[in-house]
Amino acid sequence: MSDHETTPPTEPSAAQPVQRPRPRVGALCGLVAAGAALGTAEVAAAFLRPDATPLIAVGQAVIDLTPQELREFAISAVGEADRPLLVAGTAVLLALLAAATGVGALRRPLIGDAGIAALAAVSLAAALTRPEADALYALPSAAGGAVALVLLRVLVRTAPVRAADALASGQEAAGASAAPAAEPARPPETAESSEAPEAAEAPEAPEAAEAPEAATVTGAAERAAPAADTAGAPPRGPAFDRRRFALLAGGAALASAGAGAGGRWWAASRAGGEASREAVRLPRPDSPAPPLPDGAELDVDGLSPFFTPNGDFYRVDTALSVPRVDATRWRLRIHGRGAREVEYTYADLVERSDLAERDVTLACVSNRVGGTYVGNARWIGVPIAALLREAGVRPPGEGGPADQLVSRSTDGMTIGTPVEALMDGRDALLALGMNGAPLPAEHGFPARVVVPGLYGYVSACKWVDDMELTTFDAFDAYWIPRGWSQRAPIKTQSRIDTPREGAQVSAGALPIAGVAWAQHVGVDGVEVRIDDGPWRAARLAAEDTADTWRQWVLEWDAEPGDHTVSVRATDKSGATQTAEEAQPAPDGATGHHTVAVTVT
Ligand SMILES: Nc1nc2c(c(=O)[nH]1)N[C@H]1C(S)=C(S)[C@@H](COP(=O)(O)O)O[C@H]1N2
Ligand SMILES: [Mo]
Repeated sequence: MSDHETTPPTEPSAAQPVQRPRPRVGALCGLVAAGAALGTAEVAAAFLRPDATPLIAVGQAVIDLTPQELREFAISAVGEADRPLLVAGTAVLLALLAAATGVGALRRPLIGDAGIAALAAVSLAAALTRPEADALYALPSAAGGAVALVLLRVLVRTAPVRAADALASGQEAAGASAAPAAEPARPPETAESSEAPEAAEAPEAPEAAEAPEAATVTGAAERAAPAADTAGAPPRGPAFDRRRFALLAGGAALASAGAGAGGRWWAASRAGGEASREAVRLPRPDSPAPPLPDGAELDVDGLSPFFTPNGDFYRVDTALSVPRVDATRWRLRIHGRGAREVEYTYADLVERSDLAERDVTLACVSNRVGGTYVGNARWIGVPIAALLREAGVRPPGEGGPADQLVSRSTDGMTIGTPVEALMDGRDALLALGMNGAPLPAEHGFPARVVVPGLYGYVSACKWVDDMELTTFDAFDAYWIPRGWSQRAPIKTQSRIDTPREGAQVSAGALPIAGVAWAQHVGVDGVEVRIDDGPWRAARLAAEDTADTWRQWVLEWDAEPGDHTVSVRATDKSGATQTAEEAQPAPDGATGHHTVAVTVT
């Protein structure tokens, strides 16, 4: 930054004419250039590799690079709500860096070049290190960087210099250069009083920084234009300069927004995944699920339904953009130690005579006690043991050389599952259907793994297209270096669905109800405790299978006052949930779910 810009407002530099555009204008140049880079990259990505757009590539890299010490953050980062936050955070950071680059470019064009090159390099590195990346992943970042490089130079050259006689603008520039984007709400007071139109404009540049989608940048540019025109009665030259600059910047921002939106739309309409999913008709499975026993579903308000509808089913994965896989081109390859390589098309699987339908409750290892990362569905799929046997695989117990099956997905995820568990007779499925529909894209279309009794991160690979027989010694799947155990059977757990934490209820008869799960072992009993009272047996819903959760209810005669309600389950091995609280990492949370309620 120049000396003038850092001069405090109390010592205005009005005496010397300043022949450089305001930092704010530089920041705008940087933002517009970054917007153009994103717009260009969107278009290039839409035609070449949809996941290679800078925001997604960098966001994915952030997810993958998050160190183990930030495990807690990583856990939430794979959850749904934090996905948009991550993209927004990446965008804000980009906006700040772009604005700074623009300010630097005013001083020296080379600084601008270097800033743009650095940003493009980060994006390029992120895109090229995606597991599924090929050479074409480089193009969106490279094209975006090139466009930004040229545009920033042009914008900076066209940027209007600040009027030499404006004392107040010197003051304002000092304030603006201190924090061009970080202090949105409070423009410098001096500027506010002496230069009303521009002061009113000041808070808007940061708005553009918060969401530097090309569209918002456009907004900032458009707002900048009238402000420039109303700043007193400027001499002809500067006014012309300003108008030309506003046209250029605004035009570039508009074009970027159009290109970005068009690219997104084109990429979405081109992805064959949804069309191929809609064309799928799953046949009646040869081995249907046994009918649901009477009484498996209790009628209690606020209790989770026995089958979780697909739209409500929890989603946990690292994918910033849901893979849209075209089933007609998809192949599943099985290979590795002790296996003869086999390959299946989607049609091969659908036409098999051993399709099975099974009810299995899925659970995530990062589910906290009382959390929502658990759901129950009726799956249709091919028994994985049958596929492995066709490849000649023997489990370790029969002398097979591989003890780990590594499933890989189209988005580069790796998930390692014990071969023994896949072949010990349990209903491990390569699932194609979920609750009567082809797998939703979010849940792994065209195919995913479902293994009763194992947490999702060691079993439930979505969008799977490759299965490799190997050993636990030879290969660590994705989550293992991130602090999670290689082997992770689901821990017996129970949850109170109603009443909810903090509920205010009236005294008298009140059902306490929830779900309990001990997949592949079975739930034997559930007990509820009010305050420090005795554990009382809840009434269990009928058991569907040992692989599904069970609903439970306890009729409580609620007495006025503040109470805590706790639950614990005992599984069919005789083990009762421990009260000892453990975090999700490394192999699943423990402790009793407890809710506080007020009875009036
Ligand atoms: N390709 C892929 N598969 C994945 C994951 C992932 O991040 N990527 N996450 C796993 C985890 S941690 C869980 S708990 C389950 C969740 O499956 P769901 O999203 O269908 O509920 O998917 C598993 N399969
Ligand atoms: Mo998970």
